[in-house]
Amino acid sequence: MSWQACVITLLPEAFPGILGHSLAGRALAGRALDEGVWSLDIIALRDFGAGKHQSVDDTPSGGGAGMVLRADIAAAAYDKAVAAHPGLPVLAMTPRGKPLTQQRVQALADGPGVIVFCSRFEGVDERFYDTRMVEEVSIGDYVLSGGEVAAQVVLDAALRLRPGVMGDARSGEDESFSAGLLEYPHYTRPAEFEGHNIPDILTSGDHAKVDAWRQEMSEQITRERRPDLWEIYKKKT
Ligand code: 6GU
Repeated sequence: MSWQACVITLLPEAFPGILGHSLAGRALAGRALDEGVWSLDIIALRDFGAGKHQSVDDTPSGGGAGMVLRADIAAAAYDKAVAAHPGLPVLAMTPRGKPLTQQRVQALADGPGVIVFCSRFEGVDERFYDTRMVEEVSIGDYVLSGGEVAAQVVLDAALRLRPGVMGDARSGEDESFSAGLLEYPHYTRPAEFEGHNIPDILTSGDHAKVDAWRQEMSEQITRERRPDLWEIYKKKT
């Protein structure tokens, strides 16, 4: 069975977006979509809108700026998604959610797929969260205008871990975050660029030395740039 993505959104035309294009000549999430490696079901919130204008939002109770997505509309779209894709975890993309981690992404990739609810406006009526099972997820401490970009982040991160989506299967493993360290520097031809040479070890042909150098560089970069990750890594090893 192919990996199922279902997205609930006010902007259905924003999908598959970047996921339909190949990244850097490989990636293939777009090709993989065509080949049935994964599927994408887009549920338009507007289809559940109320009244002649199919309105989905209203002014916030208690006053204030912006608009709030109605709970009844959000719930109707959610119920349709869950009925069509029973058993899939449901994420709601919101800056107040739990920060997304590579570990969570890996678990999603290992499962049958995901339903992603994209919030827009100032937010969703809280009673939607009171009455439906959703995992609120954030992709970082900054605010986006809506969850669509964040949803594509989640799907991209999960899909690249699926077999048949990335060119070289190994490139999914040996990299930032899966080991808890940031990536080591990469080089390719030409041998010299604006007076900068490729480190000799990398062209020595000594694979053990190359591995040791890469490990050392990963540790150094992590220590310098991400002391938070470095502390966790040190405790683990
Ligand atoms: Cl998941 N959604 C929105 N709207 N803003 C965000 C976010 C998500 N994660 C960080 N900022």
